[in-house]
Amino acid sequence: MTNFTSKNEKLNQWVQEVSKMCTPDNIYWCNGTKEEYDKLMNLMVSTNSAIPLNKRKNSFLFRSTPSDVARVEDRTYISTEDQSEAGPTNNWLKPSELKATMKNLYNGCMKGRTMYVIPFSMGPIGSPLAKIGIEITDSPYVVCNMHIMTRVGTKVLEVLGKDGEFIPCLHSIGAPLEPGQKDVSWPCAPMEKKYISHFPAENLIWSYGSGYGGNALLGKKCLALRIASVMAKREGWMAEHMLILRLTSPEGRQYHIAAAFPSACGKTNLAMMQPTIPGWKCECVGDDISWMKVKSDGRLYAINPEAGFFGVAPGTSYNSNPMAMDSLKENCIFTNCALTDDGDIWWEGMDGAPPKHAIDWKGNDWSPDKKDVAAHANARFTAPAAQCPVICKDWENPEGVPIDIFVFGGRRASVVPLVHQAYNWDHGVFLGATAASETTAANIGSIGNLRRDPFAMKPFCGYNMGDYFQHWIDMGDRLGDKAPKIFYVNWFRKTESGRWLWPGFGDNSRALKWMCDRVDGKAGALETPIGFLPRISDINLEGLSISNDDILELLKVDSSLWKLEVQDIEAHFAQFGNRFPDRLKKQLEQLKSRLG
Ligand code: OXD
Ligand code: MN
Repeated sequence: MTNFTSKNEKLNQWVQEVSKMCTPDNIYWCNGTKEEYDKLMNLMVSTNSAIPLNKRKNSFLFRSTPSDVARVEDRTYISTEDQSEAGPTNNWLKPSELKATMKNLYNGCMKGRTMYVIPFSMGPIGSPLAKIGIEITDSPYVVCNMHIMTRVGTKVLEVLGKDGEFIPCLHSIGAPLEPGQKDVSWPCAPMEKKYISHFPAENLIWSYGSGYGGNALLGKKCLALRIASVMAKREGWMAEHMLILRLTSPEGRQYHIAAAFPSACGKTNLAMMQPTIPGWKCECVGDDISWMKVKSDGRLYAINPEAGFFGVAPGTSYNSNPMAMDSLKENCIFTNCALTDDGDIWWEGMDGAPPKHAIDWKGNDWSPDKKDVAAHANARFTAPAAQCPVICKDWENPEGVPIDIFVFGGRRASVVPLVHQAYNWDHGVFLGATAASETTAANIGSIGNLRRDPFAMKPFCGYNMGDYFQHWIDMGDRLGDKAPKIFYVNWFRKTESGRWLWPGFGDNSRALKWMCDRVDGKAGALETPIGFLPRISDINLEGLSISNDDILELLKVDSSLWKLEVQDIEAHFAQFGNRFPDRLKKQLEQLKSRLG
């Protein structure tokens, strides 16, 4: 039984094909209305998979099964005819092989369930930078999350029209129900049957077996990064794992910054940061993904293709990110957080004392004396972006915002200074290509536990990363003197004894202000082997209680440590073989000779 068909024959045909393969009991086309959202939430409350929260209006808690709690990079594939198209950073299988395996899994996989057809737009509907996707899923949890994270509904089908292009995104939790079989609260398939597959040649996404986050909300990492990165390369634009923010100076000058950091480096916190420098204002355009296009004035304009935040909950507090906390008061979905006795959510790192008793993310009694955490480390909130008190008034501007500054960074206890500026575009691409983060607490001076995560795109680049570096170089050539200036930051420096050297959060505005001043030619800098660094006098430290020694340490370039770093960078670059751009090789040689 189906409630609808579209005017787009290609879409109708695809929906029919999928339904023949997956054999759902019903087909339901989503219209994106509040009534639809409420109806599905009520359905999930009635089946005990959603728990309504007393303390937050129209908000619900979900608990996943312990085997389905995060993106599964091991089970994520870029499937191209030739492995060299996927490159050394992606899992690869030939499309014929992967499709045969997955078709077997998809056969009859929606039995006993409803198949939802979700028309969604990444980017403001009708924006020249937006793309239309259609997600087919058998998970009502996915439908509700997509309502928040993307623009869903009939309007999208109107824009699609009879012959518009769409990106087909097929998702199944992989848990068919036999007649009379009782459902569980978080159905999914075992790990060895999970597949998150991308077929870039067809702009096609097939996901099977997981209901969680980026594995299942296919508009986000799958479409807006992996498939979009390939489209962007083909079509001459950029799809990046970047937050977008607007800084406004006391004089009213606006600067737009796009910044890429690996997971666990405080991206959502920076996107909503409140500057401690008097008179400066920060507004959030997006916290995770940026799509950028060169416009007729020769500048690069960015949109946030998403409509919500899918943020990591633990560690989020009024101290670390008050604007995120204020975004979470109503209309939110919480996944794998703890439930308090008065019907609210809680997670480690939230303000105040922990509750004396709660139900943990696994559904068990919890108290602070328990050794297990109450909320899973990857517990999430799904919140409408429009609820953020500092959402930029232009966040839905279909034309986007002009980018002045790119920032890369990672979590490094040592070696990398607080902030430095690339000498030129190619050097900036080099900084992006060498971006790295520590996965565990670092030994000072050691670079053994580093994960190189170029442009924070290692898990999200849908093609050969060597070609992706070249795409960045090509974009710089096109942008010429209109190209954004490129910087590298490290908020995470520590002393030998493990003390943080930099306060972070709102004080990060001090580094951002230096960048803005550099763009305007107003701030000085020191030429060092690794790039331009601010001198103490170049950076606004008013009102900050930090010792001179600490600042000197934060702005130090230790050539002997950088020589070790260079060895690690050489090994990292070697994996890209003959796809590695000559112009980045030259950057490496230049760095080496500057280090002496
Ligand atoms: C995310 C990630 O979930 O980068 O945004 O892992
Ligand atoms: Mn991300």
